[in-house]
Amino acid sequence: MMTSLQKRKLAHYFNVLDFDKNGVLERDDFINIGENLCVLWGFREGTEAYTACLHRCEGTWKDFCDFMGKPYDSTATMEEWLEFADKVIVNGDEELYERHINKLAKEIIGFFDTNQDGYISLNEYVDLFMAYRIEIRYSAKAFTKLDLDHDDYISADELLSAIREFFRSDDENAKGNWLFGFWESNSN
Ligand SMILES: [Ca+2]
Ligand SMILES: [Ca+2]
Ligand SMILES: [Ca+2]
Repeated sequence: MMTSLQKRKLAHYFNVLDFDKNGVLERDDFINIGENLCVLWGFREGTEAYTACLHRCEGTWKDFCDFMGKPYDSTATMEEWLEFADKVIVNGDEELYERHINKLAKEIIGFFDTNQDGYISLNEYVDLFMAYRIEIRYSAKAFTKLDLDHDDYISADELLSAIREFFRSDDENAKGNWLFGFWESNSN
C-alpha cells in the first residue's frame, strides 16, 4: 500500500498530466501539452517541427498506455491511476520500474534540454512548468531543490534522483518531491 505522502504525490502527477483537468487522462491531454510546447518554442502549425513535437507527445501517451497495459484510445481515471501507481510504480517489479524511470528521465531531458548540453537549466525547467501548466512561481524553488550540487544545472543523475524520490520516497523532506512543483494542495 502506498503511504499518504506517496499517494498525494502520485495524485499530483495525475493532475499535472490531466491537462484539461477533466478528471481523466487521455490522448488529448498529451496532444494539448504538445501544442503548448509548440507555442512556447515558436513552432508554427504545418511545420515539420510542429508535427514532430505533437508526434513525440502522442508517443509519450502511447508509452504511458503500454506501461499501464491499456489501448491507445482508452482513458484513465484518478482511481485507476492510483491503483496502477500503487501496484506497479511504488510497490511493483524493480526492473519495470527502473526501465520506466530511466525512460522518463531521458524523455524529460530529450524534450526540455533545448540547447542540448545534457543539462536542464532553470530556463529549460521553467519551460517544463509552462508546458504542463504547473504554477510557475514554484519553479525556482523546485529547481534549487533538484540541483543537488548547486552548479545551477540539473544533471541527468540529479534528475533521476529526483524522479526516484518523487515516485517512491516517503520522506516529507525529500527534495525530489518537488519535481513537478508544489503538490501539497492535493493533500487529503
Ligand atoms: Ca484530461
Ligand atoms: Ca540544457
Ligand atoms: Ca547540478
